[in-house]
Amino acid sequence: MMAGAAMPRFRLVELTAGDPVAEFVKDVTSGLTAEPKHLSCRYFYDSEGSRLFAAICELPEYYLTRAETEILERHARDIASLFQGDVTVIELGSGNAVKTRLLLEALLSPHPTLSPQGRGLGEGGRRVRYVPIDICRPVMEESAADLLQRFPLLEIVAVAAEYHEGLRHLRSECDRPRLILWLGSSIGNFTRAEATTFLRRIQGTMTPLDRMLVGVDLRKDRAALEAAYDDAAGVTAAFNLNLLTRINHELNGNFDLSAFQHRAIYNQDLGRIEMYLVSTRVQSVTIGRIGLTVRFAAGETIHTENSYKYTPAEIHAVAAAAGLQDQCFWQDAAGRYNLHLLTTRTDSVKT
Ligand code: AVJ
Repeated sequence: MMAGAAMPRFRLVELTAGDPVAEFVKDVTSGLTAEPKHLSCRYFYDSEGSRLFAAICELPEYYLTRAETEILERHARDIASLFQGDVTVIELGSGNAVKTRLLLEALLSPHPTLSPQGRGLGEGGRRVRYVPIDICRPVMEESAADLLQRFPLLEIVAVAAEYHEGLRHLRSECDRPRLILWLGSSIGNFTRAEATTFLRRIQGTMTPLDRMLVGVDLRKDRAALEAAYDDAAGVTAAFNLNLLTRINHELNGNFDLSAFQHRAIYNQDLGRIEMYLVSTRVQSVTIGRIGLTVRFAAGETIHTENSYKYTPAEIHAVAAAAGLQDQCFWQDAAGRYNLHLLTTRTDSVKT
């Protein structure tokens, strides 16, 4: 029988959690009536926000994506060679999965240590299943179509879900060793305590054969960090302001976008970039769908995002608290960004 002939190469699993509009209403209401005001960065990613984020990744100031790609280009084969046979690659927050392509390519390319019986499967003598987990279904479907075309033997199970529901699916993907990807400095949106809790939940699903690859942006000088989040072309400003556009469109708001400014500051004590929208004058904003009027003082802020930066020691500490240990880590040539390969600690394996 031909490998893969009996199974469809693409499946989509949708795990929706409640009513997304109701969630948005609830979060906007609580965030804009709070003191100080805040909005959640998870609402950045409507189709316009996803487009702007992709543009951010190309900016000269936003080094994170390039640094991570550089590391993956250099080390994808080393990572692939850690796995002997069939493997499932699970990606949390896959986005457009460009970087993942490098890893899939390495996993599917000829592998010197595999026996000749392997031929007839992937070129590399193994089957690879890719399981992207992302809230943005259209982007995921588009990148899946591209990957299926590039890699004729790849199987894809796309999971349209938030991280938390996605984690439940993680437990059911357990027939082979797994490589779990959490790339792009996504960990940065979590506080260090939240990151620990989240990693601990993943660790709870891991066997000693599984590996987790986490991309982490490093603490560095203020100027480089603030420029990465406040670029000269104003793309990050547009990305931040798009939150207000979304409220205007989806919740019938009347935010005057010309009366808010983007601000990104590095809070060195907490080791995080903080993004704000700053009201340039006294103003009132009405959000029709909620029946809410929000007053702003001149200079008043809405806190929209935190992006945590780490030292290698801080990464180690968070991983250790989650029951994970560094098998190894790689850094880009300029020393701005780390990719950590984590394993479940043998002393914390659950039986
Ligand atoms: C997608 C969370 C990794 O924090 O660097 C980029 C989001 N915000 N520019 C980051 C973001 C402003 C990004 N993450």
